[in-house]
Amino acid sequence: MRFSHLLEGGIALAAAHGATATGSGSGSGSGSFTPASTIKTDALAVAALANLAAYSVTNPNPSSCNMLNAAKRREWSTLSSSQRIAYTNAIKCLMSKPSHLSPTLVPGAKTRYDDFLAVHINQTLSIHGTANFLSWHRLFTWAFEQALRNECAYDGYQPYWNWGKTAFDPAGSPVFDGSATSMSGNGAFVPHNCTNGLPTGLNCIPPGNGGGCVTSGPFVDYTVNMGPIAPTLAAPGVVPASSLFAYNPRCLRRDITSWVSSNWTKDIDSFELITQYNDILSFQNRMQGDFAAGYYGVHTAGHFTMAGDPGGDLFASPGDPAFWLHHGQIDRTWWMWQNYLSPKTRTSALGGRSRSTTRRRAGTGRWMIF
Ligand SMILES: [Cu+2]
Repeated sequence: MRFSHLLEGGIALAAAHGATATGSGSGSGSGSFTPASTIKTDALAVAALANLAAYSVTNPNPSSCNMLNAAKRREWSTLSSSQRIAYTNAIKCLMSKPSHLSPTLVPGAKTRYDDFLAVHINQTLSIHGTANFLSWHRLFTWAFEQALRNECAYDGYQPYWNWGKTAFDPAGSPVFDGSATSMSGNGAFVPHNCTNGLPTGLNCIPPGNGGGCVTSGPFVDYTVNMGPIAPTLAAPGVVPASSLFAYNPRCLRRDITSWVSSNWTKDIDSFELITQYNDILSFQNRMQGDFAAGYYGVHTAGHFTMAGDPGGDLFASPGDPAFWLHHGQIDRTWWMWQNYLSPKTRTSALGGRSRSTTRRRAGTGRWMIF
């Protein structure tokens, strides 16, 4: 699949190339961090895999993809130190390669990594709160995984961040502990106000111990080149870019706290999402949050666990490299929902509109093709 296909607005289901691995591995030491149990959703993943295997016998996939050759994605903490570093090195490789996009159309895209950020910015208002939210982000994450493998010689697959394990101490977890085997950690402390994570601006995520530039780990020297478009971090220096694709180099800022994660990304939160929302529309809506009720949902809550700039920006969030681990888990959660009960009826279930009402209000059109 060519990367440019993402820009044609197609809704594509990335086949079962996101098969889920469970179980333990040889993760590196992460201080005193103790992961919370994810037994409820891991059991669902096992049930989903067994159910899909049984279904595949009588309904073989017409493509060459099958249960035996499907890629196996793994949880971050189960990767060895060298596997984690291979993954972050591959991302840094994309950050070192030149953009494929037109510098006239997308002046802020300097690197191959930026190309993905540009695609997300471009389509933001038609891929969130819409029928294609899940499938578009599945394709997007798969395309990124392919770029890592095909352009940067990465021989693994896209890892996922099982939020339930880190819900009570994300900053101390192997994902965000700031070590060389993490995705970099919190930002330096900068006094700042609440993060208003809801579109209404009525909410207040209490400020944490970060708010500034990340201070260690693989992405300490990474330059974010585009955005913010809709910044939520209320820290000095975080101001919207002059245009959607303007070149605006700056550091990666985070404000990691457990306030959001301990309320909305516990294992039980994911379990209830998967088992109590039985049609695709209510499932994807619950996942993305019921803002009027003050409920974030695992998708929004995952983004605001890392928070910061651009992690807390609906448009520019892929500019934080942890985006991909988060969306790996979004994809896994959908995969569990699709398969643990009825792959026959749920694999292609779609619901909702193709455009958000926000998009129509914003009046953005098809203003860029490449
Ligand atoms: Cu998105």
